Amino acid sequence: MNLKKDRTLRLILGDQLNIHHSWFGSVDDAVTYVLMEIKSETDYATHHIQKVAGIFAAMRAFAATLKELNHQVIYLHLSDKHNAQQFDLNIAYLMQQHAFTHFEYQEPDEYRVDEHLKAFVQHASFSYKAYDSEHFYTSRNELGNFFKGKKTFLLESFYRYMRKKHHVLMINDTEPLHGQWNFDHDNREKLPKDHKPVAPLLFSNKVSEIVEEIKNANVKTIGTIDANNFIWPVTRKQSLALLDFFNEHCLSLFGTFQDAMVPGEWSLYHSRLSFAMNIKLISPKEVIDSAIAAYEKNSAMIAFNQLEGFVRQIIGWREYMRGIYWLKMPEYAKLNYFEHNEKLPDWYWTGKTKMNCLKNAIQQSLQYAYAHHIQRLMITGNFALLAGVHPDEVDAWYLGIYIDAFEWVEITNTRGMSQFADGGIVGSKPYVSASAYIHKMSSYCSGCYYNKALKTGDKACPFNSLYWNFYDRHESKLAKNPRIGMMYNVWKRMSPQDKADILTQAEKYLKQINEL
Ligand code: FAD
Ligand code: DLZ
Ligand code: SF4
Repeated sequence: MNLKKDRTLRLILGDQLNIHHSWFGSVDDAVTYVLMEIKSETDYATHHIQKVAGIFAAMRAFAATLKELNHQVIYLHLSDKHNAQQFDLNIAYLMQQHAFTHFEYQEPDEYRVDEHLKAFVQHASFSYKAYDSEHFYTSRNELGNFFKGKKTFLLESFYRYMRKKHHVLMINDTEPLHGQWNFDHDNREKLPKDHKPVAPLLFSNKVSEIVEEIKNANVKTIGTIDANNFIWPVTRKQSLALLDFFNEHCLSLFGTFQDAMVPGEWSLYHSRLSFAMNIKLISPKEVIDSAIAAYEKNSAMIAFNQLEGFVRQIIGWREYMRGIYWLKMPEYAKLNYFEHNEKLPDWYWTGKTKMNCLKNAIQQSLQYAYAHHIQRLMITGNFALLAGVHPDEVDAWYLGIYIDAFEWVEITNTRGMSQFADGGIVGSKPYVSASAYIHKMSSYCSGCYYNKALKTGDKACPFNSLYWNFYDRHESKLAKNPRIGMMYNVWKRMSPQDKADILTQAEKYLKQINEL
């Protein structure tokens, strides 16, 4: 019998700040936790400064909480002498230095880090164990098993399966509450001119020392930050406050204005909980349970369609994207269905474009490290797809700029839903639009240099000619798609001269894309 107890080192990644993980249920003298700020993570993409500072601030606060609970913690700062800036090298050093005999980690959400840690432990001289992160509703393989043998991966069927399995918004085991699974047709209005949305709850975290350290370590970042008033939640307490705020002030209009876009209004009725959830300060289950509780307490104010729309994003889309990621990686990261090869226009990094919709969405992203779903999908994503940008370039931008960007949810949304580079795994058709949709959902067009009504000429809205150019270029890949065929009928009915003029206009815009 081995009476000598293992001395264990447990790794906590920057997006594994789940204090309710079973690891932390009891204090054990033989266990030490390690969190590390490292260059492999700050440099795999050019991140927004708010993303790096936010993750570091949350990691530091989490380490402090663990210490308060009497856990033993090692915390590596970027500039620490023995920081080798990689997980494997740091762990190997600490194992030896502190004579640990056993290593444990929670399965990373990102394929790259998962492979890195698996390769490391397989060749290590000590014993190890990998744990579930105890955050998601689904296991990594659950979606794959659910769709086994199927050619398509319909979100709607997965969503219904999740609702039934977890008994969320159900009358009984099979029937949805209020007789319908999806209430989307009641949602998605433009924001009326005289409607002032609720002011967002912002925090005032001090992160100036962290920002200084990031700069001193020469980490390349984008975007701006108010380091004395850092607005994002970095603790569980702040995350819960944001959740309460959402339930009280936003949920009642969440679905109604989910797709609306207005210059100057960056958060509208969105929850802005993605960062807190993705770094696991709060769990999807507690977000959903608390939204349902708010609805039950106040169903006079909160209509069911608002709640159902919100629940679907989390128990549906969020789990679905993670499932697709683990089913399709690593091949997914190479998919380029349209064989697009262009570079991302320079102004994606500055917001300096005359196109008002893109200017607003990009400048807002640089200022807050946030844009809501439709800004990401139908403004920046839409344009990148119409412009034929290589999905690698698009992925790199999305992975860097948003505070909530982690590959498992970023790549499936970007390469999949937004760029259709997966040829239809995630979406059944490409999300492209001309100016009509943007005008329908936003008030960007009225303040724009370009004219939304024109397809050709110097002031023609670029979305209009690029839209038809996209369909024309990809006819062989799209014409048979039953959801798109109609657009080809419209295109075919245009006169040859009109078509030629539109394509010439698109070509001109594509050539001078950095000047648009
Ligand atoms: P809300 O509008 O309040 O929605 C509530 C929650 O639902 C979100 O916090 C999020 O957890 C979940 N959710 C909503 N839509 C999706 C979706 N399509 N996929 C997964 N979860 C969803 N989300 C990320 O968390 N990280 C990303 O890196 C990311 N990249 C994206 C890239 C593109 C091109 C697109 C189109 C979408 C991306 N999304 C991403 C999904 C979505 O835009 C964000 O989750 C949402 O905007 C976050 O803001 P919120 O918390 O205010 O969301
Ligand atoms: C995103 C990020 C950044 C910028 N920095 C760190 C870090 O220094 N240390 C760390 O443990 N995690 C960081 N992260 C989050 C990781 O990239 C994330 O844990 C992996 O991608 C797994 O999802
Ligand atoms: Fe965007 Fe075109 Fe509208 Fe300008 S006119 S805001 S470019 S859709």
